[in-house]
Amino acid sequence: MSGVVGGASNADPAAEVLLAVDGAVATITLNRPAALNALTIPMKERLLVAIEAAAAMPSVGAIVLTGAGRAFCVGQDLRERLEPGASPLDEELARRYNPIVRALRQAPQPVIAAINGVAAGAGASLAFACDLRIAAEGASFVLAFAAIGLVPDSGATWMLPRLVGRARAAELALLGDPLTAADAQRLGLVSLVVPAEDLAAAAAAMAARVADRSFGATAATKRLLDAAFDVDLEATLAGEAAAQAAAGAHPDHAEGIAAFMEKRPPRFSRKR
Ligand code: T3D
Repeated sequence: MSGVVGGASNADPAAEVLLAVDGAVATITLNRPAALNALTIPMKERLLVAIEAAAAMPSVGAIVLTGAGRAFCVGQDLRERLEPGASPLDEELARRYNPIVRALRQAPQPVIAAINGVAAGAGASLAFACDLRIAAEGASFVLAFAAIGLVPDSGATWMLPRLVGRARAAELALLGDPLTAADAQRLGLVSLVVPAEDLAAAAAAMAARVADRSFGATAATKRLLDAAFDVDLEATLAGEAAAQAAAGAHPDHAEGIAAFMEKRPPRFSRKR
């Protein structure tokens, strides 16, 4: 399946958010390359619809988020902000940005950011909100907020310290210097850096690997990792035990053991 979601019609060649499904992998592409995929109101609305649509598809086991052209996403379209009647920043966050971040975290499938170029402002926040990140060699992260007198938003102040630690998060947020893909990999912020021409294939391969796992166990792992910094050890142990009870009772577990014994790859059912 491939198409356009949100306000634009399927026939619109200028569709700014694309959703394509190939097997068990859904790919969402921010497709406004002439504006470095800067986010406008319609784009944000389409992006939310695309994430929710992919998350709800029973056949989808992993979601890839990427950008068209030379940027991943440069965050808010600053030209749109200058238009008369632009909504207050807090309203725009509450109405449009924050629901996107929640949707990325609440999707049961892992979301992989395939960072093809610069990820700035809320574009960086979107990449941080994904479960895994893979970058093209020329990609970079810029916490551009400080340069325009804003605070990092769209979850960046929550995600970044969890991803790289408070000291590095402070450096990135307060100084706002670009972080290259290679440095991001050294920090553990991205798992893999590949030549630009290999990014799509590498992201698809990573997504296919994740999608091949037991759906329920993968979704529960995502939930447990998200909760890890906010609950104590006892609550974590209880959460793991409850999730393990469900995973252990699922036919995928029996299949996993059978596959191990028979020295073959498991064939998981993809049942939720
Ligand atoms: O509603 C709310 O506002 C609340 C939410 C806020 C969330 C946010 O995302 S706030 C942060 C917004 N983003 C930025 O401040 C990033 C601004 N852009 C940059 O710092 C740089 O462009 C980059 C570091 C991303 C890339 O630099 P470079 O040298 O590769 O490209 P460039 O020459 O600066 O930009 C190329 C063009 O893209 C240029 O247009 P032009 O001169 O060719 O017509 C530039 O104006 C445009 N552009 C880049 N970023 C944005 C943008 N246009 C609109 N909005 C942008 N965010």
